[in-house]
Amino acid sequence: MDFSKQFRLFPEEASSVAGRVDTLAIWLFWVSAFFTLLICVLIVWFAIRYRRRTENEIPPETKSHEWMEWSWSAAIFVILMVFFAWGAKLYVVVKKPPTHAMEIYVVGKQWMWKVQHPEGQREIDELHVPVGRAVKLIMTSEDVIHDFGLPDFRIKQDVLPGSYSTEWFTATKPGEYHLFCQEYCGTLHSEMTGKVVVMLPHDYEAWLAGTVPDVSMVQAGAKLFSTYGCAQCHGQLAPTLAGLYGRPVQLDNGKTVVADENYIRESILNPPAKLVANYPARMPSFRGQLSEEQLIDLVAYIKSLGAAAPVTQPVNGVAPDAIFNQPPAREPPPIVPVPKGGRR
Ligand SMILES: [Cu+2]
Repeated sequence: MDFSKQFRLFPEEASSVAGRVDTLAIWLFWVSAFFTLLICVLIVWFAIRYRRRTENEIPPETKSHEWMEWSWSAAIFVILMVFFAWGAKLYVVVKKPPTHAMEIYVVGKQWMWKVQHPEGQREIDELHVPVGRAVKLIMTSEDVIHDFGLPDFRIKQDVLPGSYSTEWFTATKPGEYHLFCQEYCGTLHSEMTGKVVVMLPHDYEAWLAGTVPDVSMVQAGAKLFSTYGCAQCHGQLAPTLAGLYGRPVQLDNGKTVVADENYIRESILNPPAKLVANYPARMPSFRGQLSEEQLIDLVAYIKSLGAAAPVTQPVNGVAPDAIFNQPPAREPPPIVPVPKGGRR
């Protein structure tokens, strides 16, 4: 038996970010351990050294050492800022999927993971991926909050009912890795486990080819699109969906949103929530009519309708680079003159 594997302290480092996450965690641990130890030693030392020696002892007046207080405050500030910058930089890397990542959809429910590949392959509690390729997971839940946790990849992300959340990884070693639900989700939460199978590219291709589904996600979505009569309005009476994905959309309330998966989902289930400018609110809600799997098929289909044209023009007065996460446009509050002689 290989004891180094059985009793190792850390899970395997099997993703492109795992080593960086570990380095930060280990530095945080040792710096915290150093200061914890230092403070413990000083407490004991001072307690002995400055103890009261006689019943009536009155301690001498102490002066403050300002330079000392300033310098340890400054030193600790600098150390914490280094960790802040380091952590923030890594956080952005871990949370921002590369644009070329392959997309796989995940639906969590009590108590299983349902995985769907764009080509149409479906899996339960298993996820097959190729080694060395960025994989972006687009995830939602049918019931309560779950969490798609991959300890060997050092990533985890809550999976929420009612919206899509994403996480991404590039697996660096072929093999099988644990998948855990990492958010308590009811009686059988502890059994909501699975595995990620990381394969060499040609093995992955063979696996895909060996499990050929009837239809791809886009084809399934296209079928739903025609079954529900979406094409009767979209394109003429309602906004065209071609090239919609990833593009900023001007809304009738003057705001702008980027048409991501969550926007498309919300517009299907609750159309009046974000009305496109110059179009009346006539689309019915499809809430309750579509399963989560059907919704992700529809979203995949709408995403396939032409790639988004790059944004080069300012939209709604906002520069293209700042189009993401812009704060809502607001009028500055009116300035009310205060009469001389004080407030009313
Ligand atoms: Cu769960």
